[in-house]
Amino acid sequence: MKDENCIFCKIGAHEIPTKKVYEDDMCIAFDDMEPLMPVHVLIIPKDHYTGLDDDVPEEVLGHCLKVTKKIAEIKGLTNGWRTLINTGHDASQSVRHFHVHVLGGGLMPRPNDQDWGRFATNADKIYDKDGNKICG
Ligand code: DGP
Repeated sequence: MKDENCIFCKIGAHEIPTKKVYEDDMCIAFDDMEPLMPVHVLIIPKDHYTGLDDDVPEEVLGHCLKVTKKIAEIKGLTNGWRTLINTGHDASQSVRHFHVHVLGGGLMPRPNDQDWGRFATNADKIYDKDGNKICG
């Protein structure tokens, strides 16, 4: 289950060099080439799934999440880490091969609803539960 046009499939098959952090039979983890934090690692299954909108087996999902702890240990994230999964267009998923971001190495703010909403192209149409306009 590989997609010959998928860059992450090529990384998983060692056809493209990358800074590998961890690997086992099911997944491979490597440094993100556009890091948002001092530690920014991507965990990908070796098989191709577009994202959480695809039929990713529970075994694969669970395994990738378990591996976040291994990445944290390898990278020395003793104070914690953030796990992020973007799915599809509205989440700005840029590589359509399921992947888990592991971010850490510093304190990350908790994004609140208003900050998130402001980025939306339909921000002026986002209301809170009482019907008040949140953004725009
Ligand atoms: P997302 O927006 O969730 O699809 O994140 C995709 C991430 O993948 C983005 O942070 C940049 C990273 N990335 C894309 N192509 C490559 C690559 O060829 N090598 C590495 N190391 N990272 C990549």
